[in-house]
Amino acid sequence: MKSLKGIPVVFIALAAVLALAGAAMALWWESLIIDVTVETGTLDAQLSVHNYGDNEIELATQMNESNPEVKDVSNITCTLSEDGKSVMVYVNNAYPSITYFCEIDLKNTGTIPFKIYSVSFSGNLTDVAEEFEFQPGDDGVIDIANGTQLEPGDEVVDILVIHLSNDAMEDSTYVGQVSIVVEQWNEYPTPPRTLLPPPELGG
Ligand SMILES: [Ca+2]
Ligand SMILES: [Ca+2]
Repeated sequence: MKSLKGIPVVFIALAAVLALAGAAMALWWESLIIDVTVETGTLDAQLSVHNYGDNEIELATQMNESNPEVKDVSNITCTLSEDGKSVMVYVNNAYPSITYFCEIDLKNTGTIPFKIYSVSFSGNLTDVAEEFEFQPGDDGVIDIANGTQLEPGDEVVDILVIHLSNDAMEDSTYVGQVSIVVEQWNEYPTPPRTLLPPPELGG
């Protein structure tokens, strides 16, 4: 029968294919790998408070008050938060034309150079303050201002000055906030994403 004779032919052909496959699997090869690890640095800034006070006694002395000490009725306190990210300033029994000051230090405590993106003053204190601003310390330079660059480890010192105008009302509470935003030096002056206005919804 023709069908019986065909069986050995099929068997031989299959054996030949297996032999070729064996030759392909014996191909020599190797792979090479490059592992990449990127460790990012830190952008970190901290504040500190050096000194604070007011000029009541100095003013009373200049005005030839017989006992300048008794004119010391108002005071300022500046308290640094534990994480160094904020300073709480409190002025007690304030009145116009006294100068209150708080000597503040800004330091780059991270590993990346940063630039000051913005320094802004807000709150109703701005309405009644003749001065609510940073003034230069002994270095004669206002450092806590837009564009100032601090390398890692660098620090600058300025004096936050508060001076009420005669527009201030008696027995009132005025609040103000100073917001300092720093960002990586090479993206300045790109607005940080969280400071951008929220995207408009709809079309
Ligand atoms: Ca005082
Ligand atoms: Ca300064």
